[in-house]
Amino acid sequence: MNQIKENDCMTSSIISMQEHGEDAGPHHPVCRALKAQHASISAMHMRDLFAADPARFERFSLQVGDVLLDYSKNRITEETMGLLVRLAEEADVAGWRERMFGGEKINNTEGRAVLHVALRNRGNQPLIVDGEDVMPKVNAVIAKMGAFAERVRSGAWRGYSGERITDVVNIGIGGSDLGPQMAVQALAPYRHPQLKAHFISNIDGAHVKEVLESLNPETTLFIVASKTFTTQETMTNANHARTWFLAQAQDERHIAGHFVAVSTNREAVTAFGIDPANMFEFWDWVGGRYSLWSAIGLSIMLAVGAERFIELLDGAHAMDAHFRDAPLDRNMPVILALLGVWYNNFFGAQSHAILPYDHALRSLPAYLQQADMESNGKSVDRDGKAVDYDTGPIIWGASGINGQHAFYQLLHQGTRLVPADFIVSVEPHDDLQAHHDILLANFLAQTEALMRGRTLDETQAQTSQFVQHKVFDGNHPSNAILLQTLTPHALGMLVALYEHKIFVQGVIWNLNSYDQWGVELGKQLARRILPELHADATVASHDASTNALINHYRRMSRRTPA
Ligand code: G6Q
Repeated sequence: MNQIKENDCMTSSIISMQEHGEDAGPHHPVCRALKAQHASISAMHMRDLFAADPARFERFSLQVGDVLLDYSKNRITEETMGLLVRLAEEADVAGWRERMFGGEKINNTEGRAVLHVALRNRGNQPLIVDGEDVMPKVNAVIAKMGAFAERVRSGAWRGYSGERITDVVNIGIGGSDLGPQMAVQALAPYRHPQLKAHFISNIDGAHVKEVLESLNPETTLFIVASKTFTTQETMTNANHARTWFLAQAQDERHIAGHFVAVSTNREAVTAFGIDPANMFEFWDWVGGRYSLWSAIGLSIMLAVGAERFIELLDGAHAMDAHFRDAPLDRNMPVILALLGVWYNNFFGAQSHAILPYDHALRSLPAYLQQADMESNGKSVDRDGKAVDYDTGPIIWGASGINGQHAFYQLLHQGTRLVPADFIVSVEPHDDLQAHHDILLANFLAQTEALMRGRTLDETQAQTSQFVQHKVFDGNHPSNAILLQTLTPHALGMLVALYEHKIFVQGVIWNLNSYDQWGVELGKQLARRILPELHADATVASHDASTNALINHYRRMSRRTPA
């Protein structure tokens, strides 16, 4: 197992100590105490902690609305949690939380506020950015989306030939794709029966072709979802869709009935040929990966209706209220964040698995991968200073039950520590109770097996062959998150829970979680390489590998540029 770095845990403690003019460093009391705590916990097995404390579940679980978090199967004691909460206090999580809710420009490198909480601020308390309460415009866009969605869903909105819309295609990528796609999938039981949702993100022409091939232009509505409206993949796919549509519709005037836009860039939307009346606006204080609550969620609203979409917002708002008001030691996002820091910075865990036991949540791991890794995958702090501690882990995962037959071997018997979140609903939407019982039994069995393991003696009692191979060390941490039912409200709570977890970790690691400069370089280079792919002269301006690959492509590609 990885050892902690000499300087780990210098994060918030240092910053806070510097602000208070006190002595800073790895010998700061919280750091020292957490390191000592790690040493003593490392020698303990969770099996023994459970045996010694029948109230361990009550001590380490928390219910917020319909979300139950059991975090008792973690390598913690009350002392550990007390120290981790002190770390959060010293990082000034409470202060940063108020700064976020207060509309301060905590995204310092882009000079922006971070106010996705305003999008689901169902209490309508004023939220101020640059001296302006943003709530009236937030509410106006929700109302505009609702009216539009109702017209499409009811069949009042007609395509150019008079047919009703049967298919909605969201064209977007990254934050303008993953959230809506995940939510539409998660809320499948609530979807309009005669309105199918499709998502096109990949610039690989195979994606747009595959989606369009089954569609009829007369009954298809495109949502071009792009905050900037300049993203190459999205604009290329949108232009292809426009050409495909016009090949049949013939008249550019028909575009108005079949293309709408979600963007912050009115000019570019108009230039594309979309009527600004059919543009749904959002604002620079909504980060792409935090935007499913905004007009970027239009495809969700079209799928499930305005009422259900509002329930999704209500759920997120309930989690926001909990996050803002609950004391740190009873605060679900804070607890999840601190447990993550515990394994990341003290146990040297490199990754964190998201394991939904719910077919409808199968895209949640990919969604959270972006939310977390793009937010906290940083190696300089908010002031640009290189960090000397680990920041965001690798987030990965897949449907848990399928994972059991694939990658769980490594979770149980590999050499790495992989903390994991297991997520399930108590009541399924379907009526296949026998299926759900098996699902639940496996969900419970896996967290138990990871925690308990199977000792040599227990193994020997069952078998005499290959005994060493069949021993399970156990002591692998997991969180169990139980929703009552995967309703829009519960989904809203769940997603907001993770958003705030990411926020808290960003504060503890002193990061700006809301920029993403790491995606820039590749984009710049791609712009430079694109014309070189079909240049006349041999390309020699890159490194030997890149040059050779470009030249190989030039030689071998039988295509001419589009
Ligand atoms: C998210 C990122 C990124 C973004 C996409 C799409 O936080 O910024 O994933 O959402 O690059 O950007 P546009 O919405 O501007 O097309």
